[in-house]
Amino acid sequence: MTPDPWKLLELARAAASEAARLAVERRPADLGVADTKSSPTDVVTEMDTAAEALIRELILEQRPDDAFLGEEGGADSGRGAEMGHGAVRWVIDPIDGTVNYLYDLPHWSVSVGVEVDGVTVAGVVAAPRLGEVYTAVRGAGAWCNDTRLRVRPATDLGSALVATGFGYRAERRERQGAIAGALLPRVRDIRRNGSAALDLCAVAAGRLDGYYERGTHHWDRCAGTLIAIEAGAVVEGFHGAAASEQMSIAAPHGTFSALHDALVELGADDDDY
Ligand code: LIP
Repeated sequence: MTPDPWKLLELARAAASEAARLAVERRPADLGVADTKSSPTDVVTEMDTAAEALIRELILEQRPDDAFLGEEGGADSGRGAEMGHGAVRWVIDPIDGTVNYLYDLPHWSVSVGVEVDGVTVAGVVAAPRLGEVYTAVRGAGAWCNDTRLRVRPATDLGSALVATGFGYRAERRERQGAIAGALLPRVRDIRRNGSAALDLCAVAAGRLDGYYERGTHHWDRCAGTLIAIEAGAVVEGFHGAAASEQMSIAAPHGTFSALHDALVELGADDDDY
């Protein structure tokens, strides 16, 4: 039986909100790096791990057969897949913007996306230090708290405020920096906020004209992509591909093609970085 997306949204919101509360209230004053991943600056804190464990626990209490994909806990197929149609998977980034969280900068979020049979049907991005909870249900719209979200009107590239992010490997950062530097004179300005989920939500809220990034993971993008699409954005990769680790571009329809084509012109669609 296909689960009700609104009930999935409420469970996602409750779990994300509790994890956000934990991350704020239990953040040690002397928070340090518990582990690193792709490079010495790709960090994990004890709170990333604790927040994801809490989210999984709260969801499993109500939905013990579901599957999970989490940044810290990895993939768990659950038992729902055996039931075939209506299989639910929870896609979790417990703290998106971990470096901001480590430095006690406020721009970070808890992201929980919910897929049914592989399609994202609901998403929550909770930003507790900003006092904002972004939500969306597929086909029913996107919100920030109680405010319905709509992207900015399309704009020419020269008037566009564009966000991006950078990977952790020096070789990739060198190419990403060169692309961003070449794009800079072509746009209004560039922002590097540090949370893909919140960058996607900012496009949805009309606070950015566009966002692009190479190297994000499914858990960074899952909930924020639905929120941006439900607010009227196009969220895709290059040349009609789906958004992926290779590239994720989010912008209103008219702005999207201008940003996409500029990135292609700058070689951002090369696969060698
Ligand atoms: C972060 C992304 C961000 C990217 C950072 C980092 P994390 O995710 O949301 O867009 O630029 O390098 O990958 O690792 O904080 O969950």
